[in-house]
Amino acid sequence: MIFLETLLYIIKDGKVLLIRKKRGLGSGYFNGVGGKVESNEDIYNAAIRECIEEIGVKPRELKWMGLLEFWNYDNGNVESIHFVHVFTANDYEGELRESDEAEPIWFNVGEIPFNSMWEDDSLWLPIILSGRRVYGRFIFNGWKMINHEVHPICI
Ligand code: 6OG
Repeated sequence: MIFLETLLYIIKDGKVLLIRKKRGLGSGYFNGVGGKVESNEDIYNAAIRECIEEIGVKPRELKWMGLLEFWNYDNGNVESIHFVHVFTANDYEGELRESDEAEPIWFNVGEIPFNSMWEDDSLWLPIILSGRRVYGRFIFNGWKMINHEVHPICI
């Protein structure tokens, strides 16, 4: 099964807005806001919708920052493949609020809690936070990372 998903990081005043995910894939971890792209929308609109749903604010001026592939195997069979488009935004409209899915929390850009995040994040998120675009492919078995490659994108 292939999933098309989004991840968005709002970066403002030297801080990055993460969520503590309360349910679904990766619950308990800090992550960007995001989720699955729906059939009637493009990846930009999906990223905006997910942000409004999860933390109540509309991100301004989305910038496409990369593509991550997460291949999750279970005993040699591929169980799910996630194509995740990553965006940044430098501002938002509205008031932050917690939802059933997510609690928004600001972190200093130099103090990202990688120990409480998906294993892959420390390999690519610093590149994006430094303003460069990235492609990454991460292979998991039972959601434990067994292989990875990360490449900067030349634009
Ligand atoms: P829902 O299940 O909430 O969408 N996602 C990942 N994010 C990171 N940082 N690392 C991973 O490594 C991820 N796998 C999936 C994409 C899932 C959300 O979680 C992200 C979506 O924003 C394996 O619909």
